[in-house]
Amino acid sequence: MVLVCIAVTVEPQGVFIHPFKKNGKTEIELIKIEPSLDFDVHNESMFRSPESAKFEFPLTKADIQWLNSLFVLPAKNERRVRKEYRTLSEEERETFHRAINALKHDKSVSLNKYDLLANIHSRPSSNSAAHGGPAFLGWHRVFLLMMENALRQVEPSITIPYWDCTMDAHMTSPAQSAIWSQHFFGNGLGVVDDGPFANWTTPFGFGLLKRSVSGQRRLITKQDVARLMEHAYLGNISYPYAKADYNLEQLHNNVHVWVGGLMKNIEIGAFDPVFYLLHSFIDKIWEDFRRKQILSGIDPTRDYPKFYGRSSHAPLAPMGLAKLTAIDGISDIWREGILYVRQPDCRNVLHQCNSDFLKCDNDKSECVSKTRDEYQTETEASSAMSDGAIKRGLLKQKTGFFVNKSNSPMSISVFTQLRVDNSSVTQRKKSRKDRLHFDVYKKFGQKDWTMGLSRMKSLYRAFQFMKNITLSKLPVKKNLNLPNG
Ligand SMILES: [Cu+2]
Repeated sequence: MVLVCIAVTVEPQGVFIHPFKKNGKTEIELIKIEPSLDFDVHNESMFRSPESAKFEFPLTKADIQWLNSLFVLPAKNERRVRKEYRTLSEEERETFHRAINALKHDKSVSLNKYDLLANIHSRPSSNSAAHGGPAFLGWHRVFLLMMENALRQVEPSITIPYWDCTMDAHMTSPAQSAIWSQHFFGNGLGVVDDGPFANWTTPFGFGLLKRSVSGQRRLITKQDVARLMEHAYLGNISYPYAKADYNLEQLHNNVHVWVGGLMKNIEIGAFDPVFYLLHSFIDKIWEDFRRKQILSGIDPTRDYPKFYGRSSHAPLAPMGLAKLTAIDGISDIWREGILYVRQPDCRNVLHQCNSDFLKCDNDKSECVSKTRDEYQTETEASSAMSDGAIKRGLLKQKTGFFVNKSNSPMSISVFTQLRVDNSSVTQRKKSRKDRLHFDVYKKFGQKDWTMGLSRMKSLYRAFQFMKNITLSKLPVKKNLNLPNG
């Protein structure tokens, strides 16, 4: 009885023996995991708390069959392009949200498909191998692929977008970011009652999905990422060795706690879809780190630290995912066919971030998230502006534009969606497009740019480059047929 009490109340810290070479001699140092290297999210006592046993419920035959179906690698020549969440088109975003919800409503397995997979992250048999050591990155890479495969069973075109939270970290108040709106994750404070995951319930009695963004800790900054990239080996950026400001796992812990609610706790973090987009970003940072290793002659597929700390991170310790062991996580097989699009920046002539939800911080040429209010106000203004232009006959239709340097002199083509006034109803037909064509004598540099649709603000900005041409003088040519796209 007494023994049980001691086991539960023991402080989550440990002492590790680290052998190292000095002047050709082997010496030993003791490394203690201090509470300052804190496991807040990843509190070791959780791994053996009696409460966590409920996550280890027996799987049915159907559960095992389905989970096994998720262990597939991208096919040869398959390209899975993972993009920043805010640079997805509206259609891509909706498809992604629809597929997650389809898993959540699919009860052909225990709980439902979304929660059964999230529960793998909750199980004590796997989460001690997943956290608090150098196996962290590999474990989550495999887990991310399982979720992506699950989503692709619903909609084969899906890849998991990443949430580049550095673009929020550099805002004055990140809690106001448009990412916490109906277009993306839904609201960031309290019960999630807005957006694609509104009113989701969580199993094991954790109630409705909830968050408390910005309450504690902080997001990852660009400086954090730059600092981390200065290091050479996986062991330098992992527990138990890495210091807080370049420990990728700990930097990610901070984001978990910053989001708050379910995300704050290790066992239930994956029940909030924010989890997967955060992990997609962490995985991207690791992949960038690995690319850099290759350039400096280090083979990332052989880079598993000799000093790994806890026994659950020993190279041959089971991952708790199929028959994989910790060291399997650093294999290249998990990254083949997977490509991360580089993070948005605005070091281009038009200072564009390739998203209506981002803006260029002109001082730094960096993209930062717009606030919900900024996005709302601008959308209303741009809609009024383009409607006005249409009424004045300047533009028959509205949408975006792109710059094409293949024509000489350079031309800007304005692609427009046909707006058909059908009594009081305005319909949009994407199939028929007209082209407004005019020449631009201003040099735009060497690149082509493709802009999103309905971005009149960008359009007006481009016009500023065209000296001597004003909107009212545009030589509008109507009824030119355009090839699709
Ligand atoms: Cu985790």
